[in-house]
Amino acid sequence: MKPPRSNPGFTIIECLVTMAISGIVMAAIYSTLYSQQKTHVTQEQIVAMQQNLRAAMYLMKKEIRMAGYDPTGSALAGIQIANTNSIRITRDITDDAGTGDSDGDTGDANEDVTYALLDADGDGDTDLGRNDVNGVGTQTIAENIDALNFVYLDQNRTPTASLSEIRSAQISLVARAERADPAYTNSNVYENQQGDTIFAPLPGDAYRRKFLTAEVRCPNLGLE
Ligand SMILES: [Ca+2]
Ligand SMILES: [Ca+2]
Ligand SMILES: [Ca+2]
Repeated sequence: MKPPRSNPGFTIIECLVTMAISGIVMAAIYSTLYSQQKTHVTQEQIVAMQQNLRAAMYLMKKEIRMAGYDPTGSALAGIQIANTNSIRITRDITDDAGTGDSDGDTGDANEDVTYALLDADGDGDTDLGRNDVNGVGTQTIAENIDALNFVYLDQNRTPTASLSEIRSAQISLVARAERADPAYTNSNVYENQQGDTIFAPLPGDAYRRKFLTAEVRCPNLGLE
C-alpha cells in the first residue's frame, strides 16, 4: 500500500499569482480590443469623409460644367459670381413645368445655383451648401468642410478674375473627420493646384482630413 499523498490543493500564494496573471492577461486583451475598436471607428470616419467629399465634388463638377448652357441664346446664362470661396452659375436646362426643354430663361429649378460654405446646422463647423434659388433653396451637400476653393482659368489656362474670360475652374475641397483623434496631430498645409494655401490647421489640431481637387471645363462659356 502506498502512503497517502499530501493534499494537492493550491496555497494562497499560488492563488494570488494566478489571479494576478489572469488580471494582466485580461487587461492586455481588453486593451487590444479597445484599440482595435478605436482604429475601426477612425477608419469608418475616414471612409465617410472620403465619400462625402467625392459626392460633393461630383455634384459640383456636373453643375459647373453646364454653366452658360443657353440653347436659345437669350437666357444670358454663364458664371455670375466667381469668388475664391464661392461660385454662382446659371444655365437654361428646363422650362417652368420642369419638362427639360430650355425656355430662354434661368428662372427655373436647378438653373441658378450657388456653392458656398456655411454652418447649416449651427454647430460651429462649416458645411458645403448649395443654394438653388428657384428650386429647393439652400441645402447642405457635405458636412465638416474646412475649405472650398475655386481658381478660374481662361482659354490659355491662366488664372483670371474676368467673368467673360473664364473657360474652366479648378475646385479644391478639404473635409474634416467628424471627431478629433487625440492620438493624432494634423500639421498639414493644404494647397490648391496653384500652390496657394487654402487651409492650415491651428497648432495642436487633432482632426484627420481629406483633400480633393479637380478641374472642370465649361464648354458652353465663350461660345458667342
Ligand atoms: Ca422659365
Ligand atoms: Ca429655363
Ligand atoms: Ca456645421
